Amino acid sequence: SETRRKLLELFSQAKGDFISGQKISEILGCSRTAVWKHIEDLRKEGFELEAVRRRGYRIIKTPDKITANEIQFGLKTEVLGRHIYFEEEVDSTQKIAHKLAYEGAPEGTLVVAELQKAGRGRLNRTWFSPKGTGIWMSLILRPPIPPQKAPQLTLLTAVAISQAIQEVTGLVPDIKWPNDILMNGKKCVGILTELQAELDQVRSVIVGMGVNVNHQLSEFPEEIQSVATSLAIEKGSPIKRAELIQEILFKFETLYHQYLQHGFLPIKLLWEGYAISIGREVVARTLHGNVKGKALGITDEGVLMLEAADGTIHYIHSADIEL
Ligand code: BTX
Repeated sequence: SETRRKLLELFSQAKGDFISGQKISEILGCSRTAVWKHIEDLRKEGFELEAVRRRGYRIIKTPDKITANEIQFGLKTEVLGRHIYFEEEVDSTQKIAHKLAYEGAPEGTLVVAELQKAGRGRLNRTWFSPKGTGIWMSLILRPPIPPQKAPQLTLLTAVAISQAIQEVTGLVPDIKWPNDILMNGKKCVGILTELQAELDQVRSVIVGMGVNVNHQLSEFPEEIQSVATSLAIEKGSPIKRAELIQEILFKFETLYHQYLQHGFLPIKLLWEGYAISIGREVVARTLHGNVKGKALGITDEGVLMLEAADGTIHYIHSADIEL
């Protein structure tokens, strides 16, 4: 409401200082009781307010909201995130993005939710996506590439998210081929790239991104507590999700332009700067069995090269890597 907007503006101008109830009621043109009711409403929405006799009210903490408005206000991109579908609660943002893409949604359309009841990982694994602490979003792209090149976009996404995390938090993440972003060896980001394609041409790529931002360790299900982490755990303080989303979209757009103009090579170089698996003995768990060997790096196409003990080079297109 208009009153709500004015009240938030007052608090924002006060920059954390107290404002007396008297002054608020004068400026808003309502009774002291009405002011108190507005304050209670703000508390219900997640604002933390302190009330002190004779001094008034002050805001201690604003809620970490990610509505479409919050994301678009201050967004630096031209195309990505210019159409946003925000939902409080969904099964999976991937599912919605697939439907929108099929119906012709333009490139850059973003689906974001506060909570996923059935968040998906690869190979029908589940992705834990609780309310209010993470970024759960799916981006629709329409790159003019053949389907077999689409996995390169997974690597591009990993670079974009890593750069954004570094920019916003100062933390430097590691990328484990192909789609894990780790902090101190624990997963804080998952990427799921899915396609709608003809035989020789992609119609759309749906890039699903899950970022654990403000979770505490105890908030993760027990079975992933030893392998999962959040940015707030690693940094030691909370991070504004809307700001991180904006930065991810900005880095993504820059890399995506480079990719469309110059191909995968410039992305490969940036990717290698974050990669941790390279040069190490790993096991690649593929759908056709396990391959053990030393990770030599990725090809100019983004395919992982493993050198087995007998010197054979294996080209891995898709797998889970164990370090
Ligand atoms: P993945 O198959 O590489 O990883 C899934 C595995 O990761 C799970 O089996 C579990 O062990 C672990 N895991 C599950 N949830 C978490 C979590 N929150 N943090 C760390 N580890 C976890 C990765 O798949 C791809 C995930 C993409 C998620 C996004 S969210 C927005 C979009 N919508 C959707 O349904 N999926 C994508």
